[in-house]
Amino acid sequence: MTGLAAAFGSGAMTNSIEDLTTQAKSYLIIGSNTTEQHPVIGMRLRQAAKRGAKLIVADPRKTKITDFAVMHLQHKPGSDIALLNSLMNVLIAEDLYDKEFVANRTEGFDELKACVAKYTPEYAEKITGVSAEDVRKAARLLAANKPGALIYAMGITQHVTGHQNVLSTANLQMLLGNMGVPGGGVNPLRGQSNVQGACDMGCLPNFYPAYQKVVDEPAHTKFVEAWGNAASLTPGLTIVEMMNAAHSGKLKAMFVLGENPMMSDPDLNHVREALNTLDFLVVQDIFMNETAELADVVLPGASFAEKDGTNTNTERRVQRVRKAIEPLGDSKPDWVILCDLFKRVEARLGTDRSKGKFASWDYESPKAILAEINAVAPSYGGITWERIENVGLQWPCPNTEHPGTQFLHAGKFTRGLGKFHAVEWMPPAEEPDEKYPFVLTTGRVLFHFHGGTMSRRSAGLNAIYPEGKVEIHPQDATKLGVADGELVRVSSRRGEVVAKAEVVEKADPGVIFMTFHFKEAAANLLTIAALDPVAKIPEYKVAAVRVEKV
Ligand SMILES: Nc1nc2c(c(=O)[nH]1)N[C@H]1C(S)=C(S)[C@@H](COP(=O)(O)OP(=O)(O)OC[C@H]3O[C@@H](n4cnc5c(=O)[nH]c(N)nc54)[C@H](O)[C@@H]3O)O[C@H]1N2
Ligand SMILES: Nc1nc2c(c(=O)[nH]1)N[C@H]1C(S)=C(S)[C@@H](COP(=O)(O)OP(=O)(O)OC[C@H]3O[C@@H](n4cnc5c(=O)[nH]c(N)nc54)[C@H](O)[C@@H]3O)O[C@H]1N2
Ligand SMILES: [Mo]
Repeated sequence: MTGLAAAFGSGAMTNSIEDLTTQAKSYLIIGSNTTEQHPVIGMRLRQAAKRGAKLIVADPRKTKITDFAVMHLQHKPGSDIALLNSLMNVLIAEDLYDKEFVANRTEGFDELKACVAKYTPEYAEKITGVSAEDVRKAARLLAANKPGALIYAMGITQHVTGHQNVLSTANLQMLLGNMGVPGGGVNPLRGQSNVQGACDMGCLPNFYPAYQKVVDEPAHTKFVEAWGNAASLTPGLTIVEMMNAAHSGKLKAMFVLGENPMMSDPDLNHVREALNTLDFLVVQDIFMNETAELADVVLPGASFAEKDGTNTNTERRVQRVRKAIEPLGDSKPDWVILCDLFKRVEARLGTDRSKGKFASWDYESPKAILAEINAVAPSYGGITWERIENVGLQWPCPNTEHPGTQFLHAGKFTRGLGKFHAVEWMPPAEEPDEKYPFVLTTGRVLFHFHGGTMSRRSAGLNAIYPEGKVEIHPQDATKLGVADGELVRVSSRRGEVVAKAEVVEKADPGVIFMTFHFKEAAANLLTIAALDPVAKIPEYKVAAVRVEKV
């Protein structure tokens, strides 16, 4: 998210699902298991392939979408920059790039050119494992089929170079002249239903709502006036940084809202120690989960089906959520619990709401909260409760006459000229060695959601996909003497897990895959908490592990 924010000023899909899936002539799907993780968009991409659009998939594993692709570039985990730079190397060497776009809309081309010069397809092949011939073929296909859309997800971001990976995808799309046009763009598919809205509303340590910077004096003054707060001008910590601060005793209390770090954070043994070191832990969730088990207080929130509000989806569209049933038991909508709590702890938070323009915590309804958002978040200015009664609106939408924005960067980037960044490939934080010879990459399957708190309560899903597995290549399985369905022990420098092997030709030999859905086989006992220095995202996609037959 923050990667694209740095490049273009916001972390969102530049285009819309509609133009993306109907107007592109080619797609580079890189690090997105679209069929399983974004099934609606995945289905539309299959339809796009049927109308003749060229799908190129870059993924270390054979995912379902590769069945519809004209090419599958099966690169090594953590080698994305080398792959992208080699595609750009070919575009420049063979004079296939969009010279007009580069001249009129961008800056920094000379630096980019100098940087990618080294990444000849032959040189990159040594890093990525993708043949030089395939790289040339893919680059030519992308140049010959425009507009082309680039789609990425966690395979790009969950690396110590996540932020640079994102810049690299933007470099490629600018070089191809695929920005600011329908059927083009750089499109991160957002994950959770309202993660886009949460980021837009300032659930990030460095931003107020609508990406107004915490360190910016005018933004700070604006929010002090709005909320009567005395907030700091210094950005806060990100989640893994918080866990580290808790571990070292610097952070004393934590409030966890709709998150289950005891399943989803890297290096769970470290997370458990960190949470146990806290003086006070509060968890607000719709279910008891692994994190709530460690909490001093658990506050019962109401689920999406029990409350009104809005969600902002992956294409920046703000849509209404409507209550279907009354909250069960003692649960309340999250905003009600939070407002009750803030009223009680206001003095300690160093805030005095009564001094602000929006003087009260006593909102009548989510509609009143949206009215406040309209007033303080410029890109949401015109997205009023009434206007989204039937169909949602896409931000930026600054006023009530504005129709919303289908795709970003038409004619001009937010920052003026689009900037090429010279990005060098760097190896992952932990590479395989004699003791830990395999690369573990982690992710998801269709049938479960993250830590399984919700999906493992569904009898149907459990019947189809009851337990965690370790995907392993037949060659490796033979070497280890392991048959499909037999137990293996996977260990890293941080922990170990025992689970059934799924012997399958998806990743290359030497690469295994696990999900983080199952507490009995929790992949995050193994993962490394190495962070991207800018976006602070952990390297969930690469860890060195050992695999043994049990
Ligand atoms: N059913 C279901 N749907 C979901 C979710 C869920 O848990 N279950 N979670 C939601 C959320 S929050 C998110 S963020 C999205 C995530 O959606 P995705 O990012 O699509 O899912 P992942 O499985 O994390 O990883 C995507 C792909 O990255 C590949 N990959 C691994 N290492 C690398 C690498 O080094 N480079 C590249 N290019 N690719 C690599 C993996 O093989 C995998 O196919 O899904 C959302 N949708
Ligand atoms: N190894 C590995 N780890 C990963 C990833 C990976 O690819 N590999 N992906 C990472 C990514 S992209 C993500 S997004 C995270 C996800 O990590 P988490 O967000 O920690 O995962 P969830 O299981 O979705 O946890 C959400 C919690 O919110 C609760 N909940 C649901 N609805 C509501 C509500 O309305 N109110 C409240 N209060 N609670 C609610 C659920 O019961 C659940 O306990 O995992 C990350 N961890
Ligand atoms: Mo996510």
